[in-house]
Amino acid sequence: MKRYLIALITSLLFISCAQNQHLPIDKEATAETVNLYQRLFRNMDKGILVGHQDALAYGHNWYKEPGRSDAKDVAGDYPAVIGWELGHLELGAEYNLDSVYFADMKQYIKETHKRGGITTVSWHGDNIVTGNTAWDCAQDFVVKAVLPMGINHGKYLSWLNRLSDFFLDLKDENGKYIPVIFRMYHEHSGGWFWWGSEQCTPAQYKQLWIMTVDYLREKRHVHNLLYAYSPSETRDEAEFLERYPGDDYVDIIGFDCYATGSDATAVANYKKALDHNLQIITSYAQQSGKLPVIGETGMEAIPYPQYYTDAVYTVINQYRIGWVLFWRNAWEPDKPNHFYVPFEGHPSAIDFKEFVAKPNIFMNADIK
Ligand code: BMA
Repeated sequence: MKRYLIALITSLLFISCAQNQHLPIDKEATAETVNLYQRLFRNMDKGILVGHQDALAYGHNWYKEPGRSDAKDVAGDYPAVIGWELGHLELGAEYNLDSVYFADMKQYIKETHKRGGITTVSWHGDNIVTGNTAWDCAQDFVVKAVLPMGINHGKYLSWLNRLSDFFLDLKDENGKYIPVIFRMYHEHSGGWFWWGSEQCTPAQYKQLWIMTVDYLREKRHVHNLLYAYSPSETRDEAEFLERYPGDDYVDIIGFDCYATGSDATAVANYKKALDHNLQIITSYAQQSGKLPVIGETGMEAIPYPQYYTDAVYTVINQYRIGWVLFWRNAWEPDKPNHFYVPFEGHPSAIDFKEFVAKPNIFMNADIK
């Protein structure tokens, strides 16, 4: 009996230590990946990291100017978290669906790592059945087609191979793998991607997720990833978890949420949505030991001049989260209003500067 008790206490102690240590789901995660995960938790105790999608590759009215970033032009420093998009890597293309060359992206990721910054990647992979984009969601059998026994399973694995090769090519100057966060199959609670809630069943979505993690990890030996689960806005924890593949398959939990206008009502609705979804994810983060983040957010063209200090800060400041990532500043001449971080001279630049100067809002130089 005594021996059983000792064994029980030891294993309980072990479990609670493991939880305190926040270990990634990949038992073979590289030391740098484990460090990154723990570092994110440590930083969360002090503040919230600012992220920007595609920050280094281009910005409003410019493309590929070494060292430049719209956030840096305005606020003097790089974002702490930089997001990248892998769409079309699966096809073997040289550049992604927003015209960023994958060779350049690898360099940006290396530069970011060297600066102590953090990289997260998303993947708007094409619809493998129709050959159209990720947004071709007219069918409800694409996920089924890529699962084992599905007609496109083999081809899909060849797509995952291309992603694996990319991840395994992310190495620092000492030849160590650079850890990155893979926020895959995101916004799946909506119905606008082939992996969306109207396009597959919860069981199929979970299978897709689990198959991807298992394949990258076990068949391709990719061990420099943290996996982020990020639906669009959800009503409650039940909806948030409806397609959740399980605590053994997710390191980071978040959500994507955008302002749909800039008048008082739209701002109020946005704050309400941010707050509600922050409650859902931070509550589940408490229960599960996962790291909560805002996967994507923004107000297109930022017409509300207090967007950052009012709409965002007053809400996120009430929560403990890892980061908030603002979406991209399109370089394309036909998308002049598609930007989510101000550029020099934009009326919201002052507010952005004020936001990032808050003691608990961190740009690259502020993180440990
Ligand atoms: C969307 C828009 C598109 C872009 C896509 C993938 O939200 O920004 O212009 O191609 O994300 O990055």
